[in-house]
Amino acid sequence: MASFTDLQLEQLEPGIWCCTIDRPKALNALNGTVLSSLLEAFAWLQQQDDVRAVLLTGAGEKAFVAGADIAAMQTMTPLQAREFSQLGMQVMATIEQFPVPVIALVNGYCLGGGCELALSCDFILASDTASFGQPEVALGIPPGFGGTQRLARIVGKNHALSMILTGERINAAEALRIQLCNQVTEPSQLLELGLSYGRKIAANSPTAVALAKELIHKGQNLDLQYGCQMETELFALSFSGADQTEGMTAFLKRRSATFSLS
Ligand code: CO8
Repeated sequence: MASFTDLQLEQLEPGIWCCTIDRPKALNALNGTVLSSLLEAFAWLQQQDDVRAVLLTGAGEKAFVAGADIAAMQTMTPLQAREFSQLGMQVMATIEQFPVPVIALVNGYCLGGGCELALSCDFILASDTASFGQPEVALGIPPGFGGTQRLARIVGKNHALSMILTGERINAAEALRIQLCNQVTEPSQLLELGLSYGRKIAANSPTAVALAKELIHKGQNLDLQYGCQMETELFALSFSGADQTEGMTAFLKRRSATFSLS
């Protein structure tokens, strides 16, 4: 267990950690303090030697994250808004580039900066009470933590335009239909669903998982030819580590592979 301001980190099982944004009175809205805590928490996790999967969620039953903190933003100058956007972007990039899968457990409102935070995770699991939206335009601003870019890449331009320009919220079933989230379950089952994904990931080679995550994320911004070249290079690199030997030897000897973090 490690505590940061308005954020908790807890090891739930060997290799599986849960990061909880803990500002339930403000529906876990992201202010500068929470964003800095997220950066500190992921830097701290990177120093630990047993991290195979991270679940990211919000405290309380009502919200994952209801957006960037509107009270904190109301009087910002353009320069301050730029710095705030850059801080948010840094958090999203840190999660996207984290060498371990990060799974968003969306347990309620997932709006604005909260939706952008979920989009930076590797996949999204949602309770059937969750709702997603990018309501920024109703506040006189466009999204500022990467929503116009990541949402369009994940659900396609048409759904992204519809969500961002209307500002309307969509429920979990619709989020699943447009592939904004990967799976929906009852609220009481959400953590167990996250753990079941975490356990499957934790049983695999951490090196191979990290390389595959990197390839998929980087490949989104490359053309097919360069993406495939990069895959060849990282595929070859995986043969220099112990996990490839262990994984293939275990298969051929008909036993389970045991991977340790190098
Ligand atoms: N910021 C600050 N406080 C919030 C936020 C928020 N985003 N959302 C909720 N809260 C607070 C409320 O002010 C309220 O506080 P208090 O009890 O002190 O009055 C408390 O949380 C509970 O909220 P409500 O009473 O409003 O609860 P309801 O159940 O009535 O409504 C909603 C829940 C529908 C989620 C409603 O709170 C809401 O609409 N929230 C705002 C949603 C929103 O617009 N989010 C987008 C914000 S903008 C953004 O995220 C931009 C990201 C990029 C920024 C880049 C900057 C440069």
